[in-house]
Amino acid sequence: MGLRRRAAAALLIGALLVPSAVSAASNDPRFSQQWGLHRVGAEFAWTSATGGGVLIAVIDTGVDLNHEDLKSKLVPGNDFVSGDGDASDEHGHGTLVAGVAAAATNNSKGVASVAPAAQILPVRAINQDGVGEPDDVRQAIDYSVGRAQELGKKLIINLSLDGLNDQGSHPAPVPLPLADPRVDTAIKNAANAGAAVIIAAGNTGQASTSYDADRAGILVVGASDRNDGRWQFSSYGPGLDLIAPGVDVVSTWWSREHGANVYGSASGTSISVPFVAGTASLLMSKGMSNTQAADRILKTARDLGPPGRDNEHGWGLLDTAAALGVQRIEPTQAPTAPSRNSGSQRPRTQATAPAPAPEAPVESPSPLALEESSNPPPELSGEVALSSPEGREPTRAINYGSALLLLLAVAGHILRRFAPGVIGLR
Ligand SMILES: [Ca+2]
Ligand SMILES: [Ca+2]
Repeated sequence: MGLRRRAAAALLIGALLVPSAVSAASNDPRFSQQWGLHRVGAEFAWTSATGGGVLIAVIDTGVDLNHEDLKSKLVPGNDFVSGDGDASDEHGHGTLVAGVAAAATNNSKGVASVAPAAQILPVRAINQDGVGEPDDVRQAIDYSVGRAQELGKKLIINLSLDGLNDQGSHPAPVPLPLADPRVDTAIKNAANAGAAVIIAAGNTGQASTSYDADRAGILVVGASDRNDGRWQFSSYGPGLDLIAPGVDVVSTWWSREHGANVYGSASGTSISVPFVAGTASLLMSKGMSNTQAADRILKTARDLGPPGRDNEHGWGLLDTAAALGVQRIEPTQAPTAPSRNSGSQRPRTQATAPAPAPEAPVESPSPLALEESSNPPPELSGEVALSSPEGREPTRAINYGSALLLLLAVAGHILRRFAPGVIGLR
């Protein structure tokens, strides 16, 4: 069989690549829409690890604590904005981020996530307007480290944030806005304590990232689009470590207007970070340290653009399956699939429903598909805006079969800006 031949070839390619017996599909109804999850090969990686024993601290706007696809995954967190201990999301951004990393998976609800068995620590450090104070972020990082120690879990810190200057605008070309000394020290202390810290590159579209992770165990992540290119607003430059899917990523969402258990689609480097955070969770659940996991993620990224590391793509596109040493075996894949290092490799797992493996004890994913509207979707809340990545994609609407038409771009240039807080969302 062709399958067997491909498996044999994979063994010759590298000893670290282990063919997976089956692709573990998921019965989550929106699984087929999650192009990013398929692109990084998450369903193959799950045959090796699912992230048990790892805590992902989502330091953000909070998380919808009652969301049907998140609540079983949460451990009690904290709120450093209001100081009331209630980490409920009052913006929506943190709920989007949390869902990509670790939404409940294979539960016949909503979405699947990169790390189905990892737990989420919701930590609110950014206010309802998407702005935060460095000292709140510093406290949130320190708190997360302590919380993971209390719980006896390995820790990933997800920082889908960057800096704003005193006028509230993004500071490009001033580099390293997250390098506020208080935040920077907290990040480094967390890494020294064994946490993997994953940080958004920023959405300025300029050659300056929000942080330069010149230290083991810390990764700076940019956004890739459906063509595996750098999203046009993704910040790049020497500080960039890798890119991960960050355009039209479907996830759990919260908004005051839309009520309970909603889902949305987001674009931005913010939404790329939890793909890497989830992958780090899988690796650390297999016994790797934070530095081993970060190194492994970079070594197994799919090289793009000029050979080797480059400033547009860092070390390349996140490949969760390769990081876990799992060879992708896709029945629908042409036998002459390009090699992993081919820069021109085209997507093999576009947002089509993956064929479930015969022995997988789950139902075939629902045939819900992206429904594109030729008309712009309606205006939603104030911080929601439209993006037109690379000028090629028209405005897009997603019809989930309900009346909701959502398009949410979490891009720095569209955030509302208020008081002179200096940490913003990416
Ligand atoms: Ca789910
Ligand atoms: Ca490259």
